Amino acid sequence: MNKNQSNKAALRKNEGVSSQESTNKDGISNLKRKRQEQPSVEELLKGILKSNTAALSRGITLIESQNLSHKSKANALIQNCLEHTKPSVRIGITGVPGVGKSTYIEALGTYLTNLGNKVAVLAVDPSSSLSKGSILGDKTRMDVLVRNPNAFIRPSAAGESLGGVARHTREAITLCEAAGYDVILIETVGVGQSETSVHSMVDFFLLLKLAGAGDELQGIKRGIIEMADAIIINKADGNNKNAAKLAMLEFKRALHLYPAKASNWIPKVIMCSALKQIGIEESWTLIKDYLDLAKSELYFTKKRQEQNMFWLIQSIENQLKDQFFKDSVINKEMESQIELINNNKRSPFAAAEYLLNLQKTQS
Ligand SMILES: Nc1nc2c(ncn2[C@@H]2O[C@H](COP(=O)(O)OP(=O)(O)O)[C@@H](O)[C@H]2O)c(=O)[nH]1
Ligand SMILES: [Mg+2]
Repeated sequence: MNKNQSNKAALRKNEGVSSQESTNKDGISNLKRKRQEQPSVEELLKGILKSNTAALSRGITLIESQNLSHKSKANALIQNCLEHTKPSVRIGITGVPGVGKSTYIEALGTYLTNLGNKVAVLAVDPSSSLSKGSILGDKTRMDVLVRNPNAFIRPSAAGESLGGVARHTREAITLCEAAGYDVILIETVGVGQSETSVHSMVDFFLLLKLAGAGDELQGIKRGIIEMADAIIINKADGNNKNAAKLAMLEFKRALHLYPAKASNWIPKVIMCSALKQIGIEESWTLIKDYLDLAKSELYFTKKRQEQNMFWLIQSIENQLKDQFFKDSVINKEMESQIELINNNKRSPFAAAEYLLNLQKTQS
């Protein structure tokens, strides 16, 4: 290297002088060890009950862990947290990607923390592994809330099936409630059955819509409207305001055609601009009206009990299915049964009965 070149180089090495370590090896290995160390259930519980967000995050990670050896620890944590859950309101928020769910959650969440609430945001997004978390889990659009000490935001774990996401979200609710979060907001997109799952874990279900060109009611799954306790026409700002008003009227008319809800609640339609934070207070008033009605008629508790029942049955079904399909004898026998079915030697129903009986005699 000639003199000119060595002056240009950003890093110059002086002959005979050993360069200093730029990192502290001991420090790094200590840090790595600490990260790998799994806190005990007691430590996690203690942290969660103190509303420590790091403990809450680690607790949820434990629940989401696919590692079988973590299962009993996760179950113990959930069990302990159940005994410490505080009263809360669980709100599900759905709508097509881009309708403004994250923006709305950011606005509502900020409004609620200003009122003194602690707000947890969970996401049910089984597609996040495919879309690399671009639909949900985009913490960036909640950049105000994410820095709020009274808010906790947790996207879904990527790469999980809807069943897995739904189960873990429901268990994460328990942890958040034990940590003292009194409003739980659950964001979901219209992918597969995710709305149905979320609907069966929340007290109030909110559908966000956009105003269209007169075709508001087209292309919406009827089931979702039926589940909604409120429809909010979002982006009612700027040039879109009139169209939003028309959409609101149309939805109000359409909702009359749906059967009355068991709660006696009549679903409401309002407009809002999540971006401009208009209509946020109105939407919270509406949710509170619902809660007043549901609590006065004891429907609130009844609905939660029905949901517990739903999840019990759901879990039994899933575990039975798991046991059945993971059984190596069944798997082997299944192939010969399929052959019999395809050769018209046996009906699928008879084959199913045979396989189920085979499992029963095994256990
Ligand atoms: N004009 C307007 N834009 C909005 C409003 N709410 C959200 N947006 C925009 O719509 C886009 C999608 O919003 P986002 O909250 O990520 O939607 P999500 O996919 O449903 O979570 C973003 O560019 C937002 O800034 C609103 O009330 N008015
Ligand atoms: Mg979003």
